[in-house]
Amino acid sequence: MQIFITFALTLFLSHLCNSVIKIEHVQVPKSIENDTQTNVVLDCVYTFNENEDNNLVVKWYFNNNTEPIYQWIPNIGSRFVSTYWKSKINLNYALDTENPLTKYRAINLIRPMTELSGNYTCVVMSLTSEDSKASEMIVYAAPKIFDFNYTREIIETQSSLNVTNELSSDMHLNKTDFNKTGATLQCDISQVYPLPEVMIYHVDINGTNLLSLRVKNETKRIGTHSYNVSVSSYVNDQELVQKFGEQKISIFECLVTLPLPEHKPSYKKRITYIRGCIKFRNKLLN
Ligand SMILES: *[C@@H]1O[C@H](CO)[C@@H](O)[C@H](O)[C@H]1NC(C)=O
Ligand SMILES: *[C@@H]1O[C@H](CO)[C@@H](O)[C@H](O)[C@H]1NC(C)=O
Ligand SMILES: *[C@@H]1O[C@H](CO)[C@@H](O)[C@H](O)[C@H]1NC(C)=O
Ligand SMILES: *[C@@H]1O[C@H](CO)[C@@H](O)[C@H](O)[C@H]1NC(C)=O
Ligand SMILES: *[C@@H]1O[C@H](CO)[C@@H](O)[C@H](O)[C@H]1NC(C)=O
Ligand SMILES: *[C@@H]1O[C@H](CO)[C@@H](O)[C@H](O)[C@H]1NC(C)=O
Ligand SMILES: *[C@@H]1O[C@H](CO)[C@@H](O)[C@H](O)[C@H]1NC(C)=O
Ligand SMILES: *[C@@H]1O[C@H](CO)[C@@H](O)[C@H](O)[C@H]1NC(C)=O
Ligand SMILES: *[C@@H]1O[C@H](CO)[C@@H](O)[C@H](O)[C@H]1NC(C)=O
Ligand SMILES: CC(=O)N[C@H]1CO[C@H](CO)[C@@H](O)[C@@H]1O
Repeated sequence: MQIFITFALTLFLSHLCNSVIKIEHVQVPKSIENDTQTNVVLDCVYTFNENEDNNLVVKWYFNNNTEPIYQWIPNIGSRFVSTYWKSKINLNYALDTENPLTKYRAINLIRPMTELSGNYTCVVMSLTSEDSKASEMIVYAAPKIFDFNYTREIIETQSSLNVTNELSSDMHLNKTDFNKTGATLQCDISQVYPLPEVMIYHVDINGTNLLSLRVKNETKRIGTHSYNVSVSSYVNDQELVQKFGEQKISIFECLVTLPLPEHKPSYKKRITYIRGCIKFRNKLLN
């Protein structure tokens, strides 16, 4: 009896040592664009001892959720997807392999949207060992609306604001007013994800020498994975003359950059501003 127990224990211990599940890596794209991929595969590449590691269980978790989004138990051929993910995970997907212990280890996300941004953790366990690895995927959205405009401003004198009759030509501008004229440059971005960096630059006539302007910004969260951002900057005409000389034309650029881990998509718009030439937004003219 004693001998048998020792034998069994030895067998058990050797079993414990030989059967080590190891996740080599989880293959998750770092970033993809919202609503552009028909599907995306998140794979969990693990090694194990085929003879020893019975009763494998493969699970995928999303962020810090305690319930797995996907679970596969090869031995009993059971595959489970949690309620929220039923419409998002394609269960017809299988790896191109005959191996019954790896075939369904990957999850196939259908047309991912920004809401699926987050950490994906793969957990593989057997009776005797367990391993897990996580990777973050960001589903980014390019700005849906990206407007860059300026509004002529005549600051300080209240009366100067009532200039609509003089708009036809800058020639009629009162010199005193001209001294206080300038423009508010406004860059409006809507439905973008993640939160972008937005800069406004003064650019040379030939498109070089970017000089960043001080900006004010306003950010609105619209839904969990979408933002509206407005960035504005006031430029004074005299300041422009002092800094860049007498030329009437100034070029400004609004640059929106998404802070992703690998490539950083950026979007830009330029406007030409003519000093002293009043060009109100349509809204203000009415
Ligand atoms: C999940 O937990 C980690 C560490 O505790 C934390 O840094 C992270 O912000 C959490 N994520 C979410 C979505 O709550
Ligand atoms: C994902 O995990 C990383 C590292 O643990 C953490 O910094 C990040 O905040 C997590 N993201 C989310 C959405 O939980
Ligand atoms: C100028 O506009 C302001 C409002 O912007 C108004 O209160 C004021 O009466 C106007 N003045 C004239 C002379 O039209
Ligand atoms: C310019 O405006 C100021 C006050 O707004 C006025 O006193 C002056 O006469 C104006 N000059 C001309 C040339 O219209
Ligand atoms: C602008 O106003 C300041 C003081 O108000 C004056 O010194 C300057 O000469 C004016 N410049 C122009 C271009 O009118
Ligand atoms: C976000 O921007 C869009 C387009 O400009 C606008 O229709 C919407 O009302 C904005 N949402 C918020 C919360 O400001
Ligand atoms: C808005 O301003 C704050 C504070 O200056 C800054 O931390 C943030 O990055 C800015 N956001 C954008 C979208 O530029
Ligand atoms: C840009 O234009 C200025 C004159 O407007 C010129 O002196 C300069 O060499 C140009 N720079 C480049 C890079 O072409
Ligand atoms: C992502 O794409 C969906 C479908 O086209 C769209 O409804 C949603 O507004 C997009 N998200 C963002 C943040 O733009
Ligand atoms: C409010 C406003 O004037 N928006 C305009 C900004 O400029 C774009 C073109 O770049 C126009 O389409 C918008 O109507």
